[in-house]
Amino acid sequence: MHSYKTLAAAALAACCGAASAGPLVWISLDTDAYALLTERNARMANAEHLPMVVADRQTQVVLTQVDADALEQLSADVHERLHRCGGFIVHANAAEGRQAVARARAVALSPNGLLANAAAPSYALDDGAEVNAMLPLVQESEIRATINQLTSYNNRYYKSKPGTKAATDLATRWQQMAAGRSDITVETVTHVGYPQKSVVMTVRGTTTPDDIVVIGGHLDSVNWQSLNQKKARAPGADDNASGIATLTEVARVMLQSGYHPKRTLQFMAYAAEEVGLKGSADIANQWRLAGKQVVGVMQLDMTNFQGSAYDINLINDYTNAAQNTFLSNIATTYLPTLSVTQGACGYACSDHASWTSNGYAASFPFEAPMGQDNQAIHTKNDTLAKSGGNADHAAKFARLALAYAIELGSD
Ligand code: IPO
Ligand code: ZN
Repeated sequence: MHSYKTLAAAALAACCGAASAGPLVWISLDTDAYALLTERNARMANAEHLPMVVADRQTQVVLTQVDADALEQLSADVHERLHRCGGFIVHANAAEGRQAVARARAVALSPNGLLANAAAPSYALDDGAEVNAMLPLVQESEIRATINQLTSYNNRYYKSKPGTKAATDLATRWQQMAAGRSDITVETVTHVGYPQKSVVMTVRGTTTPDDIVVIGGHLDSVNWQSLNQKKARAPGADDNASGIATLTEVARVMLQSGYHPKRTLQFMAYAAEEVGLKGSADIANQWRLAGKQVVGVMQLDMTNFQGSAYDINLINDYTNAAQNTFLSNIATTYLPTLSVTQGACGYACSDHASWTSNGYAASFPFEAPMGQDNQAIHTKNDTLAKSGGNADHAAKFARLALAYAIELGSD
């Protein structure tokens, strides 16, 4: 791997290294976001520029140590100045950061978008009967109710009491949904350094249980306008109660139908996305280290704001091209009234990036073209009212995710 220290980072490290006593954390980010960090004179050290590939184009990602206290400002800067989100991944140490970037690069360079030892699954659409039987069972009112429940916490900040309770309450809810099904387990994943847990519901596959299909979204919320995150009002109705409500509805419809996937399905509600994809990075890394065969991942982050004539913006950077084509085909075949476009969202804009950087095929259908998405996110105004008080838009994503889970959940 080719890497070198930048002069700017070396100079900053030399000048400011001893200025503050707080911990330095390793992050990777693209060069645009890195420029914002240097502009803020954030305390940094050991920056390395690592080669990266985005949609057939060579580019660079920077791996650097930065003052942990600078991360909230970085999130806010990326959102306000680059008009996108996330923008960085927090890594446990330099080696893990380098490996994550190298894996993401290997994935981008690989002909099928997967790591060398993985085979692409069949993307044939051959489960029409099941899909068409279950699609009409998706209910907007169910999604709306879950969004309302999730926004009833003052916030779902990853370090706050209500944010911590929101996660365990969701685990309880999913457990209740799965009552009486011995093939379904609900587990919480404990992370190091913060109290909010991730939640994972596993529906064991009947014939190839070692093959795993993941549908996930983050459960945390933030209000970047506040100086006191733990106390701030952060309803996060669209970002991302909508995604959690969408995947909960997919699970509800499957359970109501008595559907048994051939592959294992995992529904995931990630902790701490807003602060560097922490929960999903932890999980995707653990799944890889355990040798789990994740055949496909769908990310649901912001599904309920219709900001344009397009229903779905299929994110086409840091995602898997073949699986994206599969999703387009699913939409055309099963949901022909939807209008689908595609576009980029940048490095680490949501949890799919954690899976991509661990060598797995991830896709991210998003609510609108960039810039026409919900502008109230990360404030106290991210409420259901901003979406007209209904979950009609999210219901489209629930149908898309349901068809995806059935088609990829079989073979
Ligand atoms: C987001 C994602 C994709 C695009 I295009 C624009 C915005 C927002 C999302 N990354 C976020 O804030 N997640 O928490
Ligand atoms: Zn967000």
